[in-house]
Amino acid sequence: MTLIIALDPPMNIDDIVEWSLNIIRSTFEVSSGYKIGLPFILRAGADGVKEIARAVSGKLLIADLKLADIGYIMSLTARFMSTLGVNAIIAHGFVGFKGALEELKSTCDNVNMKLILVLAMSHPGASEIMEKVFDDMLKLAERVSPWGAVLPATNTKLITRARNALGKQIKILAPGVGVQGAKPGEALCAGADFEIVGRAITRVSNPKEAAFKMIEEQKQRLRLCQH
Ligand code: NUP
Repeated sequence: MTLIIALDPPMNIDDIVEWSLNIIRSTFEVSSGYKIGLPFILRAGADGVKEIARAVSGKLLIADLKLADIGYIMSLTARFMSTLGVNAIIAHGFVGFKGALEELKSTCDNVNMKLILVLAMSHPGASEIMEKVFDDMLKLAERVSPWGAVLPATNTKLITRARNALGKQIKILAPGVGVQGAKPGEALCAGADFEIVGRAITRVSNPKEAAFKMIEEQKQRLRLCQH
């Protein structure tokens, strides 16, 4: 499957665990996994993360912490998240290998956690700095050899460049579909393995219907681009 759902609860929801569980239940059939970030983790805490991990069991549960620190601290964080049942973690690529991602990669391997590196981002400001060092980010990814890489659905040329440079070994996860402007399936056509979708599924009245529609649209676009 090709859809990862970002669980970013809005501020007006009081019980964000129940809000997330409802979305998980109604989209489970069509999702490859779920992603939680600071808005969920800070509010729900360790117990909330554990509940989500139980519900998601067997699928990807990604902690989108965008780690950007020395290796020791990133490793402590990854180890802790792993005790909660999280099986993948996102770190920024720009912190580099020595003393940072080298150590985090080895920790992730030890605790059986998938490491995902941000190589470029989906918002317009990504062109101000991050995209200027994109070739270096690709070299870094080759060196770290993470399970996956985050690349923007909103800039599919970067996805294709990454796919060509990195081969098939590294999974490409592409956010930016829906509210940020990319159409479902565009990133897949450019070479991504998964599209990450948040608000276009979680902030509508019927998340189940939106997720199923998203999968159909992905398939339609893939049929067109694979010809
Ligand atoms: O470059 C990135 N862009 C991005 O939106 C890297 C990310 N990890 N994300 C995440 O994807 C963001 O934190 C959010 O959880 C999700 C996109 O949400 P939405 O725009 O589909 O609501």
